[in-house]
Amino acid sequence: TEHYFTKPGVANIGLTKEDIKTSFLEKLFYSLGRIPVVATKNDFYTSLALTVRDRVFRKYVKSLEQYAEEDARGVAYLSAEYLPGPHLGNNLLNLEIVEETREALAEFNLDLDELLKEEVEPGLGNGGLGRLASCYMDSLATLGIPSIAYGIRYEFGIFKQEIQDGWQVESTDKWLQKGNTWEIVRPEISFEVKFGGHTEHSRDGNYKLHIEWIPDSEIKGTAYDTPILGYQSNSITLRLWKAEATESFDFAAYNLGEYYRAVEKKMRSENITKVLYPNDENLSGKELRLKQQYFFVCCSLQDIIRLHLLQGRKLETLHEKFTIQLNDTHPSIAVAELMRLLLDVHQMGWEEAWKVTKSTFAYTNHTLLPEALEKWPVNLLRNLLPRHLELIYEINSRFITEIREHDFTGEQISRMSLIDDRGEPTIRMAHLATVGSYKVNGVSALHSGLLKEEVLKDFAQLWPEKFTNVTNGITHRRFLAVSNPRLAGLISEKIGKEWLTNLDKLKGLESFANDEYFRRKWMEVKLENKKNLAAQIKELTGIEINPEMLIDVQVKRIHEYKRQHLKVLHILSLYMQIKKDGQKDIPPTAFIFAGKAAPGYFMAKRIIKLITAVGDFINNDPEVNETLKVIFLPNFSVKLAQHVYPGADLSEQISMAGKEASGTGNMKFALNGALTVGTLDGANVEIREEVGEENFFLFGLTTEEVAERKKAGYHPYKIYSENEKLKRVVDFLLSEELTKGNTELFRSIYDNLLNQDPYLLLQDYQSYVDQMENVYEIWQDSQKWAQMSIINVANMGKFSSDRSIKDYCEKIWKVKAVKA
Ligand code: 26Q
Repeated sequence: TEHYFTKPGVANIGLTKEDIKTSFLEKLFYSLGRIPVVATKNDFYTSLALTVRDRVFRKYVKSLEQYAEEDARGVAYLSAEYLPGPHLGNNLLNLEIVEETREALAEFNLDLDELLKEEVEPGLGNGGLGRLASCYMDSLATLGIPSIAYGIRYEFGIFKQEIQDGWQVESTDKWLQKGNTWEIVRPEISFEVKFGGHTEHSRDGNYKLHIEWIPDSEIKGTAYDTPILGYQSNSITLRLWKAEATESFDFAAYNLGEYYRAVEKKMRSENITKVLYPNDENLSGKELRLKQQYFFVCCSLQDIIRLHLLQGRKLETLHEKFTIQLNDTHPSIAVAELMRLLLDVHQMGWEEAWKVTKSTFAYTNHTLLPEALEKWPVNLLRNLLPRHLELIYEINSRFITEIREHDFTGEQISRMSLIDDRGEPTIRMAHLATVGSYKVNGVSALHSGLLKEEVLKDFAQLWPEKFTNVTNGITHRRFLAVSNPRLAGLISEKIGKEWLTNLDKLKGLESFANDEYFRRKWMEVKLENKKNLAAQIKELTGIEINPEMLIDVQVKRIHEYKRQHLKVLHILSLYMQIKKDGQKDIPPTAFIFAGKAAPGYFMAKRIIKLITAVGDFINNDPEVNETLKVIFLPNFSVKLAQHVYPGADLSEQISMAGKEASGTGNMKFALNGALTVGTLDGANVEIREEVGEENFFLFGLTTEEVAERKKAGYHPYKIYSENEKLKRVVDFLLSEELTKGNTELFRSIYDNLLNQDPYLLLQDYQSYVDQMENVYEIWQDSQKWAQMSIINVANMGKFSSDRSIKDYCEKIWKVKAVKA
């Protein structure tokens, strides 16, 4: 084959300052039709983005050429969510042209950082799961793993959050309004997706059974590709599907009434990819959500099969050339869909089709919370996907036959069934995914263990070798190199730049933890980052903080199990100590919160109001507001996160043990030199193991202790009434002062804590407050703090998503990198 892009002369993709200047002006003139004097900041951003995009595409195409040539086994990653964050800064890093670009722009009197602020990020996910998928894309690309990531091109991503009168107010996220420089539409890559109708069973002359699905509607999915550039050489594709009406809906020749009906139908079909569901747990029975899931799965599987057949291969070998990773159960209808394609469309027999299917999929579980496990009502499936329901019944009946041959009790068998018919019959999607996959993994050591002991216990007994762990990771390129250039610079000065592709190299910092001069440099960098964050806080909230304060941060989705309200109880305890106990020696602290609440989650929204009410109250009391500041940053996003982590001193990871599957914010903070106060939950356990217990602020019950406590009977009221200081804090929730006379405002939180307290806030309260005192003691000794911070960073190697992806490759996918 011709290597067009490696030919002499073509290989040069123009990465010098002069090349960038020329291209930047060309884009401004010829692509945007602007001259510098009338151009807006956004025009400049777009010109730069187009300049960078050209260079990204040159590398991207070359990388695709290489994958095609090697014809290696590859990965298809199926995820309903992605949170890539802004592309420009990341692409500059990966092209290694940050400084060249900065200098080129300076010659036009433009500041790179100002233009970077212009980018609107794709908010195509809720939180951890979507961001994890994007970290994995970065590592797959950097490591050169042949792969393609499939998802949904939501027109409106996660809602925009504003705070009005202390409450969360949602509005639509119009991320595409100013265009999207980073994607290209691929009209030639489009597939039909059918819904509804019924099935017809018949026998042919040889008594062979034929099943036909007669759907009653169809739509089309079109591919929109975004190249994801890895560091230095390779790239992969993020392919998102947009729903459109099929051509047959364009009734241009009809009379006016028909025409309107046709347009209406067209609009209805385009609904499917309109909006991301803003819940980070299962909401049962939402038909449109199931349509979204099936829609993107159906397009993606057709595309995978197309790619496979394009190479002249047979479907019987699909599992040899592709492995398909299911990011939670959201794409798990794929198990039934692949069976349908193999059986009904490609005429394969059941045994063979089932072998191919269960050798192709692998499933990652991200939650143990029973209310978050996906279950779809049988009736809904029957209406929307009648053929798939039949296939699920058949898969289930063969599965039950199989397990009857083992020593499972009747109770176990009904527990394992894909169908839960204790109430309204539903399909347990986690069971479908487990039965239809060759590997199942959890996302931290603790979580994978619990998965085998609790949620999928019976399956783990049946197929112990199917279960494994891959601890989550984060891309240190975005979350250190791009977002914290000061610390990245200091680190590279000391140990070189190899950590960019091998995070274990950070270990080389550890010996400098005892170097007083280095510690001072380290804290100087942190202080600069804190000034930066303080400026950001001022811009977003109008509140000023002294950057010398301890910056104590909890940013993540708002959830009762994550216990943002435990942090609030602690803040109130400090307030009481100052006001009532006259304590004067509390170190000045800024408490920063951010995160979105699902719009229908009553308690989560109340918790936001509680945080802002406490903030209002404390920030305006001159007796305490030199010591304490409480801030809620609106509209948490990847972009905002990139400002927050570098400026944090203390990372709050305080979920009730056993509830947070992994957490990934915990890793981002620690990588940026924050110390962690946390429970033994999710990946906190492994972070503590890596950094050493003396460098981690531990508190609270363990998972086992939680279970014992609950079994023995938990009485939060008793804890409350026996702990005077806790009592005055909890009582304060109903006070005139805090609620400005609306004393019922936090009644629901108060009652919940005293009567149920399902997440054991009162149980863990004292242990938390005590550990926070220890935090304060060490904070006073800034040399000690610096030492612990350096040791934390030095031991973050394990939490690179490069390590996670290598684990997936070795333990699950059996896929190898192509050479760069
Ligand atoms: C399901 C059905 C219907 C509508 C929405 C959903 C839905 C959407 C998103 C369910 C769950 C999610 C997101 C879950 C999530 O982000 N989980 C987090 O995943 C991280 C990556 O593994 C972990 O670090 C976190 O611990 C886990 O909470």
